[in-house]
Amino acid sequence: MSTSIATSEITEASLASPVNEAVAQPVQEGLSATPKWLPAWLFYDAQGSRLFERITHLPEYYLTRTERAIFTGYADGIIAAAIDAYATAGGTGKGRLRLLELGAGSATKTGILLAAAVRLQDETEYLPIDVSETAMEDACASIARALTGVVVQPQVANYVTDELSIPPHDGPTLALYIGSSIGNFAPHEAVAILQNLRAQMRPGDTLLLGTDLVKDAATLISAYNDHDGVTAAFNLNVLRRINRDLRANFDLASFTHQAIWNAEQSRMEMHLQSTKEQTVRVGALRTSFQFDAGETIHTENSYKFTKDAIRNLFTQSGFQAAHQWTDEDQLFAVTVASAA
Ligand code: AVJ
Repeated sequence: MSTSIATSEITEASLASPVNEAVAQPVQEGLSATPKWLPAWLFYDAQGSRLFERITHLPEYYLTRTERAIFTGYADGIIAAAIDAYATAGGTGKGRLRLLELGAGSATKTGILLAAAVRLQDETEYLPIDVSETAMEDACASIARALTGVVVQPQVANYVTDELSIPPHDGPTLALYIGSSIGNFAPHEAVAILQNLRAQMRPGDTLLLGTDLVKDAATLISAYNDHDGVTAAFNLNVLRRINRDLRANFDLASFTHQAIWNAEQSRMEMHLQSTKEQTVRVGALRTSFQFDAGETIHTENSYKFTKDAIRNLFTQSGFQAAHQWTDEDQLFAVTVASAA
């Protein structure tokens, strides 16, 4: 008995350092603020990543399947647009088009574009860039299994906080930033991310950006508040993660999921609302946080774009839109832009 307690204390102490520090700081800051907030990347522990994967299969969550359908329908045209842009800009490198990806993303969607690139030019280099080494190992393994002719060169880096460093290449590069990942960032942050990428690009290199489009509020709200409650579980999971990583005592049953369309800011917002007045202890922070009945934690923004907003984003970050593809219902847009 006493042995097992001692063991668990040792384990907890040795696990306390690196990952938990990264979680502790934003949780302390966000839960001390008014209104309370948490960064969206906190969703993605192992369980959160599984829940997000389930979200991508929900009937209400049109984003993933719509972007995939655009890739399936237009992959050859997308790859051709990247190669054309290089020629138009007078690129002289003899090498083949290589693909780079910000965020490991869903390897299945990227695979559609890689397959098209391999069809056009039998070998294609693929450089996924992601903070998560394990996510990238999985993505690389499944790409390598599914696609002969793809040479994978992964890079572990945080493209949000750190300056990118992309290896030189004697030919065109197409950078993929897909899945509406850009939507999690405020406009000025989105511009900074694309500027960071642009600084590593040469004339004729291209960016393929996947953006969710502004549409009626009901469609948007149900995409973030599905009938089966998977998105609610995904949102609430952030509290479970904080309980585990920071020895907190959030009672998940006393918080409810909210999905709100903020038309002024053109974004979906997710919040967690406390159903009662309560105090939550976060052991690792030696702090208790007070919640009023009805008080919320803002957990995510998911920006939605008009075609003008996409154009502005490119202009502000040194790109020029070259081609755009959408589905027939104008739900989602895939745009190839060249380094201006
Ligand atoms: C992974 C950021 C694109 O904003 O739609 C899904 C995350 N949040 N349901 C999105 C998410 C709630 C998703 N992104």
